Amino acid sequence: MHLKPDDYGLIVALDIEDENYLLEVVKSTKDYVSAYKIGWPAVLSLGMEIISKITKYAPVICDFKIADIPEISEIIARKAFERGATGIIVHSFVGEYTLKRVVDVARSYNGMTFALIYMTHKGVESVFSKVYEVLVDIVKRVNTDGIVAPATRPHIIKDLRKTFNDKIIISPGVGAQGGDVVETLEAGANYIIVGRAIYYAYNPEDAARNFYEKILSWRNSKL
Ligand code: OMP
Repeated sequence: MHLKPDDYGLIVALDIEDENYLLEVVKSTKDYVSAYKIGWPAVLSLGMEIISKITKYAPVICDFKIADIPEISEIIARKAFERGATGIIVHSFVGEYTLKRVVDVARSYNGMTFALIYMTHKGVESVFSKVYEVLVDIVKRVNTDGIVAPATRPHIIKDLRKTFNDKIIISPGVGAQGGDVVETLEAGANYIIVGRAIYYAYNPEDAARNFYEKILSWRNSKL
């Protein structure tokens, strides 16, 4: 199952170092998620096999934030798809040749590529605001399936949605970083990414259901 540009949903970020707990979170939340996102914390703790284990429950996006030369980026992307990943996240500041190479690898596995254009955390405005237009131009020249845009900066999502009306926007920063579900969807995101607000919740299943229902009710209000 692939994410779609005309759909909405929840992606749970699994930045968890303990395998039992990670799989417990997956099993209890799987009915509410469109995909899981896995990155360095889980892979460095548990190995690449964790990707295949999660794909039994839902598609996996590998958040390796690739930022290397094309030849090395190709290997990193291939390793993710060999394990059954559905998507990969790559930084856009490394330029169109790296992005194109990653897109080619993804396509050969029927997988998806998400280009990161602007980040969520405090202090990055001084970097990303200076190069924003340049990064947008890079991504315009490459056929990525989607982009990663910050729920903590809905005005950026809004702007990216105007420019990229056919791309899937996935947005981290909802919950622990202060981003709001409805504001993020209104701005133009398709999928919200939530980590700590789910896996640190007293009851991750209830927390995931709650996010899922908010997305559903927003979507129904637009029908
Ligand atoms: P929580 O803040 O716990 O919900 O997790 C957010 C997830 O999104 C983490 O896995 C981050 O690595 C990721 N993320 C950001 O928080 N900010 C960004 O700008 C980009 C990402 C990302 O690429 O997913």
